[in-house]
Amino acid sequence: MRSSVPVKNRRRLLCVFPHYTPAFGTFNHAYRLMKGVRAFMPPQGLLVTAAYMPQAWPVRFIDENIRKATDADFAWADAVLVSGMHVQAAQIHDIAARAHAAGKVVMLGGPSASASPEMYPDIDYLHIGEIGDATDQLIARLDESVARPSAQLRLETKERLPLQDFPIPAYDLIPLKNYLMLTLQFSSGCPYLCEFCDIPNLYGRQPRLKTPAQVTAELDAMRKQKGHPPVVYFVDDNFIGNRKAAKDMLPHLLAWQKQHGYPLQFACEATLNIAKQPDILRLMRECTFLGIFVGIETPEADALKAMRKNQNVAVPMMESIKTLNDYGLEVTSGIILGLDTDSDDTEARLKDFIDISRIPMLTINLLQALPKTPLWDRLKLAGRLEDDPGLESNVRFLRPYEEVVSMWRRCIAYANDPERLFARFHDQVEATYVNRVIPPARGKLNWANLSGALVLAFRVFLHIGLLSNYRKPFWRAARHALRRGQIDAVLGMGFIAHHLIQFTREALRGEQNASYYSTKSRAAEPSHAPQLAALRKPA
Ligand code: B12
Ligand code: SF4
Repeated sequence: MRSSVPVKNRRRLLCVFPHYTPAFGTFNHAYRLMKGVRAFMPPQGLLVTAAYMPQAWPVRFIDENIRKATDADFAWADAVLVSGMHVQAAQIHDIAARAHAAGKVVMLGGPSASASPEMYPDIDYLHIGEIGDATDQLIARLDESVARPSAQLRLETKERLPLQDFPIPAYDLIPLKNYLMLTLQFSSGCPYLCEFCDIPNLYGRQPRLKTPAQVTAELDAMRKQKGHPPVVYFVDDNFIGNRKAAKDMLPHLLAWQKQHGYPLQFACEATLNIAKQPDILRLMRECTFLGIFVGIETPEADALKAMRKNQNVAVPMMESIKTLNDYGLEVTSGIILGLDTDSDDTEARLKDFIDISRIPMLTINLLQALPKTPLWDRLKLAGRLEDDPGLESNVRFLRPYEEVVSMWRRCIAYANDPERLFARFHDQVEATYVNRVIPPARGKLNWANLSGALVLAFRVFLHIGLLSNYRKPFWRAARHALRRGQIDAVLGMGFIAHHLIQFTREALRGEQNASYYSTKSRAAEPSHAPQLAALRKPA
C-alpha cells in the first residue's frame, strides 16, 4: 500500500540509485556478453520507497548503473531521493552534489545512511531505517515545502511498516530487460548475531514476512515486462530466517510456477544449516532454485566460533555443501580473510577448502568493520579501527598488513586460476546440475528468451571459447556439460568464470580493492561505456 499521509501539493520525485563499485559479486564483466544487460539487479529498497509515495506524485526512476541522471532530470524534479550501501558512498555524494547544483532538495535512505548517518553531512534529509513512520514524516515535510532545510534533518523509523503492507516495488518504472537478474524480498531480518554483520541491528532479529500472495503478485508484476531476465534473486539475508514461513511459502511458489509453465528460476542467500531442512530443499528444487549464496566465511571452526557464527559449526561443512548440490543448488560462498584467528595455516586451509568443496564461485574479501556491529565496537575499544584511505581495510589486523593483503591476492589468484575454476565447474555437472528438475519449457519459450540465449551463446563461444587465453579449460568443462545436455550450464559457467577471471586480473594489477569499502583509489573504475571494446582483445 501507499502512504496514507494526505497531501495537498504535487511533487515530482526523482529517484536515483548510485553506480556500483565493481566487485566479485557485481558481475560487471559479464554484462557485455549478454543482450542488453547493463546492471546486476534492480534496487529493491528505492523501488519500494518509490511505490510507497503518494499516488498523485509523479516519480522518475534512474538507476545510474544503466544511465546517468541528466541535468534535464534534475531540472524536472522537485526533490531527489537516493539510496545505497557504504561502498557506494562516493557515488551518493556525487548525486547529491549534482542535485544541489540544480537547487534540489536531497533525501537519502537505505543501508548506508541507516547505519552511518554521520557519513552524509551534505544530505538535506536522512531517512534512517526501513520505511515506516519516518517515511510518512518525510512525505508530510515534502508536501509542505521542497526548499532545502537550513540544517540537516534526520528522520528515524520507530514504527516499521509491516511487510504485509509493503507495496509492490515500482518495477514498472525501470527497464527490467537491462538487468542480469530480478530481485524480490520475502523477509527482512535475521535471528543470528554474527560479529561482523549489521543486519540484526538494521533490520531486526525477528524476521518479518510478506505473504505468499504478495510474492506471487510481485512475480506477476515483473512478468508484465517483455524481455525480463529469467532468474529471480531473493534478497532476504537469510531465506530460512523463519523456516516455517519459508516452508509455507514455497508450495505457493511451486503452484505459480506450474500455473505459468515455469517461466522463472530462483536463487537466494541462506545459512549453511539449511542443509538440515530436507523439506525446504525438496521444495526449492521443485520450484527450480538454481543457486544459493552461503556466508561460509571460513573453513576454520575456531574462527567461526570467534565470529559467533555457530550455526555454521553446527553442521559438517563439506557434507552440507554436498547436500545442497544433491538438490541441484550450486553454492556460492563468501569468505573473509584478515580475521584475528588467521594463522600460518589459514591460506593452505582455504585452498584445501576450495579444492575439496568444488565451489566454483567464492567472493573472498578482507575483513572490514561495519558500523553498528559488535566487531566495530570491539575493535574501537581496542583502538584497532584504522582511518587511512590508503589501506584496503579499516581493521588493524593482528598479522602484518602486507602479509594479509598478499595472502588475499594469492587466494583469489588460486581460486580464480582458469584451470582450477573451470575444473570446479566441470565437477559441478555431475555433482549439481544433473540433480536439477527439468521443468516444461513452455513458460520460457518466447522470443526475448530465445534471442537472449542465442546472443549469450554466440558471445560466450566467440569471446571465451575462441578468443580468450582460457579457452582450453573452458572447452574441457563445456564439452563435459554438453555431453550431458547441460547447455544452460555451459553459458552460465562461461559468463561467471569470465567475470571472475577478469576481475581477479584487475585486482592483481592493483586496480581493485580487497574489501570494496576502502576509499583507496582504483586505477580503473569502469563506468558505463567499455562494453564490447574490451572483449575484442583476447583476454
Ligand atoms: C541484494 C544485495 C546486494 C546486491 C545489490 C542489488 C541492488 N541493486 O541493490 C549486490 C549483490 C550487488 C550486493 C553487493 C554488495 N553488497 Co549487498 N546486499 C544486498 C542485500 C542482501 C539485499 C538488498 C535489498 O534489496 N534489501 C531489501 C530492501 C527493501 O532493503 P533496503 O535497501 O534497506 O531498503 C529499505 C530501507 O532502507 C528504505 N530505503 C532504502 N532506500 C531508501 C531511500 C529513501 C529516500 C528512503 C526514504 C528510504 C529508503 O526502504 C526500504 C524498505 O524498508 C542487502 C541486505 C539487506 N537486508 O538489505 C545487502 C547489503 C546491502 N550489502 C552489503 C554489502 C556489504 C555488499 C558488498 C560490499 C559485499 C561485498 N563485500 O562484496 C557488495 C558491494 C557491491 C558494490 N560493489 O557496489 C551490506 C551493506 C552494508 C551497509 N550498511 O552499507 C548489506 C546491508 C548486507 C550486509 N550487512 O552485509 N548486495
Ligand atoms: S547469518 Fe548472515 S545475515 Fe544473519 S547475522 Fe550472520 S552474516 Fe548476518
